[in-house]
Amino acid sequence: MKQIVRMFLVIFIVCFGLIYLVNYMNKSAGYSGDNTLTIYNWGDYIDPDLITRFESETGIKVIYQTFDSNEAMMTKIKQGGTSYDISIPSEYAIDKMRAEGLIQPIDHSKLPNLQYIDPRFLGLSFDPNNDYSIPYFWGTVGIIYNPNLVGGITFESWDDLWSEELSNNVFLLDGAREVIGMGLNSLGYSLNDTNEAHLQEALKKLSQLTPNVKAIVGDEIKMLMAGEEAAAALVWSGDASEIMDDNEELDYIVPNEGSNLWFDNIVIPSTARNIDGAHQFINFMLDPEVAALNTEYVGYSTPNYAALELLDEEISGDERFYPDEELTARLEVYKNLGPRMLSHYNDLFLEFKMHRK
Ligand code: N2P
Repeated sequence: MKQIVRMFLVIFIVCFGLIYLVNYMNKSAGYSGDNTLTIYNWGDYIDPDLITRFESETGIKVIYQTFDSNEAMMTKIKQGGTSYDISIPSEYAIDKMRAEGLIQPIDHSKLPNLQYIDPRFLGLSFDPNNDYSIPYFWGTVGIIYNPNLVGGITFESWDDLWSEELSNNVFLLDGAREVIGMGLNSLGYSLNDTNEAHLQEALKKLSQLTPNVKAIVGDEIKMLMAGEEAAAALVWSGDASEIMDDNEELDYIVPNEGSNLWFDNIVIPSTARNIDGAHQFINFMLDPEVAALNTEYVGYSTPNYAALELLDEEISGDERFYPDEELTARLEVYKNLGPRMLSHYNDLFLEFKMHRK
């Protein structure tokens, strides 16, 4: 009996020692969570110089990873393999993540720069008191086209993408809500529609677009469109603005039938280890000069009114990216349709993609 007790004691001491050693090694490698900040952001969605500047101003080392859809990001955060300190979901995903306990409250007293956010972007329905999320960028979904390659089509409607002249000449951004939403909008339905008959109708309509679809692509859509690899594309507004910086021939419109108005906000996942660092990062990104530099680099629309004042009139006065009230009235924000309906949208999108092959 004594021998067994002694054996357990030895095993206990060895295990305890190993845990202590691993912790010690992690700490000396800077992975204690004290001195690193793990950021999970959309691709091409921050000026890399600002990360370097944040690191040198705070002494915090940033570990940076990217995602290409809200769905992929939520799955990864839910799996919990990596403890992200910061992420930047869109509105419907924020609502979903809050409902699932995946994000934690943000302490506004640590964000003096929050005063620079235009009140129009605060208190929105997905987070009425901004308890869990702080505005980062916003924008629309629309069509970018190259007037020299579209055979005289003057883009006004989603249906223009279905024109015979555009055979194998259209790129689509790789997003379930965006593509299904376009199908629904083109039929006059809401992009939050949950009526199965309408969704099937949208899928059928999208399958008729197949001959025109050259590819469904991620961030490389910018390089491809600027390089004139297709005549038109379904894009997010900020990507359009960046493409147009590289190739001034192109133009961007939001179709008459309506489209999506989206908001991407910064959140702190529940599994975060460096909560103080996360607040420092949010406050840093809210600084007007930092936000202006980021807006210039990324091309998306800033919710920071003080940053907007620092930007060139050419950017801040461009109604294609800072739409007026009349256009905004035609736009709809994605709702959190609940886990079952959201995964149904994903399945429909997959079905559309399979149909192309
Ligand atoms: C940036 C993607 C922006 C996401 N590459 C729009 N919600």
